[in-house]
Amino acid sequence: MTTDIKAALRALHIETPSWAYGNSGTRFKVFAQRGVPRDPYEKLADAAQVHAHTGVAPTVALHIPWDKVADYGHLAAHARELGVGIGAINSNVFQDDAYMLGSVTNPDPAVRRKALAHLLECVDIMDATGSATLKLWFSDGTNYPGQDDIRARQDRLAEALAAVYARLGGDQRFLLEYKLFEPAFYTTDVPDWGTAYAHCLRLGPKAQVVVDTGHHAPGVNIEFIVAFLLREGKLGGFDFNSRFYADDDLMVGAADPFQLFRIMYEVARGGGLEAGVAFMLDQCHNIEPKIPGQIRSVMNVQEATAKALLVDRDALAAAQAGGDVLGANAVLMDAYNTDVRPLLAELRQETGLAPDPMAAYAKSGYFEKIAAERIGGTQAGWGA
Ligand code: RM4
Ligand code: MN
Repeated sequence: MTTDIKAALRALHIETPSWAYGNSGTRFKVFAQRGVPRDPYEKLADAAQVHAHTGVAPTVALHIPWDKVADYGHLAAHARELGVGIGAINSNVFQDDAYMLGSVTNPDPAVRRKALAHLLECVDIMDATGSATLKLWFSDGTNYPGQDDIRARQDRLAEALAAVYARLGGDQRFLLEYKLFEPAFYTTDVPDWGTAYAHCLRLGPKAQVVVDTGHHAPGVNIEFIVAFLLREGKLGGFDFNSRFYADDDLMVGAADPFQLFRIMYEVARGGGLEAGVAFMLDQCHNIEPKIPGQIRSVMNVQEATAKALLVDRDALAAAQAGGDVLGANAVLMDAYNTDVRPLLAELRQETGLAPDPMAAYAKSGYFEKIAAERIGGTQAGWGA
């Protein structure tokens, strides 16, 4: 049993986002931190530290144009030298002045063409870096009733998605991300999993839904969405983070570790650990140090997954079949209440890693090194 669990935990890969290593904040203030990367190359170096200490974060997601470089093949080769690879390419059609009324759903065809050209450029970057995944998030929507035609915007969205889909190579896919609100406050063009699912279903197998755990209304049962999408073969991946209120982008597993466990249980139950689901982090470390923030997040996902794998499936199935409500619930809670930290420490030691990645990173001297070396230049951040 433990051998299977360990094998599954070894196979679990968590992708860290390049933007988590840059400065971030709220609309009120960005607090700059010492040692923050000045360019995508330095972001990859920081991400490589997370992988070096956890052993389970071998890929890094890029965000374009925040991670724009002259030669993407060179950037990918640099990543490989650092021991990591390029993961999902995230498009950005939400920060250009032209997008005030939307990007691919904008009423102006010229703006729509500009947005689509960016999305296609992201596929070129996938080709150059060897990335197999494009992540699409649209901030498109409206603020006032009557502002634009809700149906026409869906037509424009479908048209853009079809054009991107047609451009994908055989081993490439796109993940469509939904979000309830913000920055649009009245309608959002991809507000929920149902909308994302319907668009992806029409297009075919290379279009899947990505679940950002911070993008739902309070109280929404995310594990149900996960179970449903996985059952339909449409769960492409996660943007993990946690929230107390809205899209807080706090460390995954910090606000509600029990929810993360329930999600990972449905992933494991539905075969999602073997189905090419991308486990990505989408977080900002506004006040905590960034590399340790990522290490802690990776560990939180590992812990939730270990607990999910500990669920005694036979006992659970028997209790469910017998209508034993309390018994079934107890099986799940037993797993959740197990302290899996010793198991994970053992697993790390078996693969030559220190048992405690947080302590190992702190002792490594890496932070002191980057804080001393990265003087001058412009620190990376949103809009970089
Ligand atoms: C959005 C969405 C995207 C992420 C940006 C930074 O809310 O979650 O996935 O790329 O934020
Ligand atoms: Mn996201």
